[in-house]
Amino acid sequence: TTTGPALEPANPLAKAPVGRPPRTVDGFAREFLRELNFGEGVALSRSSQNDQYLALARTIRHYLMADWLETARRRREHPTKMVGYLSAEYLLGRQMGNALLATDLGAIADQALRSLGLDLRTLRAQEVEPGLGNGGLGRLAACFVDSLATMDVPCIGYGIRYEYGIFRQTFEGGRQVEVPDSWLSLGGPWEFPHPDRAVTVGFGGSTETFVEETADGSGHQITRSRWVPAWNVLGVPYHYMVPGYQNGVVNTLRLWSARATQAFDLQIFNSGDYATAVRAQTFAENISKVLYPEDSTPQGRELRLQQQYFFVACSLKDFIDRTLEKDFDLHRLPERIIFQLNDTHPVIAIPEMMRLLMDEHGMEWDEAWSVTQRCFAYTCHTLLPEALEVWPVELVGRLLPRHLEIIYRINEEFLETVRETFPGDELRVRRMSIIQDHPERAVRMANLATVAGVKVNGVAELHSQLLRDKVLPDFSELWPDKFTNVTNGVTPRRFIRLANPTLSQLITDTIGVGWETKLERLESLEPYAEDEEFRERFAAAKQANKTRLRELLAVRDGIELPEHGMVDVMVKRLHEYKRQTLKLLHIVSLYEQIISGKVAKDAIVPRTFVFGAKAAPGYHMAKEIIYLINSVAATVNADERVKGVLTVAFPANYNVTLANKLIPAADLSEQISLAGKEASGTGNMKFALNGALTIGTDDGANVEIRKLVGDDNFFLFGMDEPQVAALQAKGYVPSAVYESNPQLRSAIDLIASGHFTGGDRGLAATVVDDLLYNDRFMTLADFQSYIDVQGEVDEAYRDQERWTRSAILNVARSGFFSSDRSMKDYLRRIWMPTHD
Ligand code: T68
Repeated sequence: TTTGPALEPANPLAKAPVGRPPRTVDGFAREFLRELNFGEGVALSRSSQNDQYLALARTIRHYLMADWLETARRRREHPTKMVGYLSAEYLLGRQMGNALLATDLGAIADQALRSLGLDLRTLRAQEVEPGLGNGGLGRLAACFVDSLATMDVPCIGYGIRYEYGIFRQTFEGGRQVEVPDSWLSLGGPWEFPHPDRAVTVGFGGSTETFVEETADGSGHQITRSRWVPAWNVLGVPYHYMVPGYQNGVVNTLRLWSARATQAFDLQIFNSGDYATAVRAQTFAENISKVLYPEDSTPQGRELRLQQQYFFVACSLKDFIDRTLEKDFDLHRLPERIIFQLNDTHPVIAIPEMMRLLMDEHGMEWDEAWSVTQRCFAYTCHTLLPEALEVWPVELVGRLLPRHLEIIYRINEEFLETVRETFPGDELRVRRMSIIQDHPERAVRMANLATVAGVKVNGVAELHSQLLRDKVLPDFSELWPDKFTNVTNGVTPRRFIRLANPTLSQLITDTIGVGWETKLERLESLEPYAEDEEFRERFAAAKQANKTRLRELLAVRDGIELPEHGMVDVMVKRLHEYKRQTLKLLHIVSLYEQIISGKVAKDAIVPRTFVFGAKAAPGYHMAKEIIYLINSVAATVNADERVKGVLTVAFPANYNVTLANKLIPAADLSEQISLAGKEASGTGNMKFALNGALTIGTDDGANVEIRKLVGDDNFFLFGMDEPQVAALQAKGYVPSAVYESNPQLRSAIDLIASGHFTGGDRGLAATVVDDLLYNDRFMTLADFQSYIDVQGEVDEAYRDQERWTRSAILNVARSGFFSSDRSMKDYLRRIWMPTHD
């Protein structure tokens, strides 16, 4: 019903490729007015800014359209192996700037709008960013699809079109308050809905077995199983363009939205029960209603499993039934697709693939398993054991009974292999089983992904090593070759070119064009670290970015920043392992030393500390930490004794848009997680590429950043992972650290005294007590080292020439962290290994 017969139209116009609008100022202005008049149905003189924004977005879209259709046609006519990126999150950020950059239409659009009395920057600021992700994992997916388009790799990004993305954070009395993010309420000009191509997805019900003769005509009979779902929903695809960087390629991001099926509706409508019918609709549509605002602490929520199965079922069906040519022999499926599983969220795709191949396409178990095993690869993004997803057997059985049967059988055959390889080692069998027995019977999604996937990768060298040694050691012993590393990367288009036009211009002026897609070329900047004129321009670019940030925060948040001094930034999700409290202890300690007269005000380098962080709404400790940061900020900023020396800014609602303003203005990047806990980090890469120096632990990709930029240009502190493990084994007593360190004691005592919380000791107690009596992430153990190295940071900053030299070397030596390089690694190590 969806693709009609091949058309043989008489009109030759039908054969011509879709037209490209003229790339002239007048042409653009005309195109824009047409959109405003015909698309929005308003005259320029009567139009609102939102009308203008929508018309502008659609105008820019026109310039991508021919490339999009052409890319799709090319891929259909010469089908090759594709990447199906399966991700429950895509943290895309605003689309307009990126589309203008991809099409190189910025200057034309700017002039065209100006000729109509409009301002491009104002219209760009209208866009509400699609925040369809929580943090690093979702942003990584967005960087990867950008790189794949830029490298002309055939890829479909599959995900969920959440009606509400990550919540908008506001502060009330210093406490986080979550506001729904209705990002679509003023229109979604970047999306293309295709309700006619909806896919049906089943849930619940039961399985039944039946006997069938084998296809070989031998008269043998086999018992088969099939699923009879109790209810269905429709998945409506919404297409988004993923333009490559000025290369004529536009890939597709296909996000699914849930709708009630008509059959379901009609049945109830006919029974005359209007209210029930509407409820059914709501029930179905709830599936894609809202992004779970969880980071690393998955909650066993039924709706979340529904979301996972929903988008994965839609995506596999879409690929097999719609993307592959008709009658394609599914035994050869691995020649045409590799599904990359972005963490465990899409792992239910594995039994779904088995079900499709067997129950809907008639394959036998062994054939189906052989195909399935070659179609998936799994990326792990965590080291926290509590973040490894498990789903209660009871829930899986109730929602997806057929899948549970398949998982059981996969597990049975897998455990047989384990027993053969390690006879008599039943403890190992229990550890490796896809089904856990305690504390409740549940499906271990990481085990399932590891058993079925071609490869399992971590996201930075250290992380991949720890994944092998600590998270999945039994699996890496069984299948050492299955494990590999792909260090994360970030797209230089969004995070340098768009975010930092001043630095970008300087780079282009110095080493020429084209570095945006060949980021290793930043190397050629290295000699300029010794060039005084270049250093001055580099420092001036940083200063300009700081000024821009001051102006933004004044307008956006009413925050007053001093004009001078170091900008010290810590932006990331609020999580105990990331240790925002360590940063806070540093600030409080400096403050305490000044107000108590232990340190002269002019003995330290003036600093502006900037935080940006959202806490998961149900994460109590994280929210207490946010409250404490805001309390310290209010107290410090109001205290004349530290004025001009210490300033703390915590703008609300850190997101991709704000990241793009904050990162280019930073002098110092804070990457201070407990060693062995941050899988990679990607913010750390963005800062280094924008010329900030890092103060960081030996963790995640920090390790690789430090190796590349050099010890002299990186401030390392704290325990490394083996030291952490040793201290853990020995028994860590945080209160003993507190007792033995006077500077730490003074800082904690000041917080505990209620100094920052209006005299109320209770308001600081949750955080203080945890530090003293629990401190799971060893904040106190790393305190002194952190303070000492911050002293070195001050000293380095006083020598501005030296600092700028280091900053330049950070940029010059960080080209490795382009997500284009990550994509090459995935291609070589996982997706197309034979190509090399
Ligand atoms: C992050 N993980 C890692 N998880 O913490 C970070 N979790 O070190 C790494 O750089 C990044 O992934 C990319 O590899 C996340 O962002 C989540 O957001 C998340 C979401 C849902 C459930 C669990």
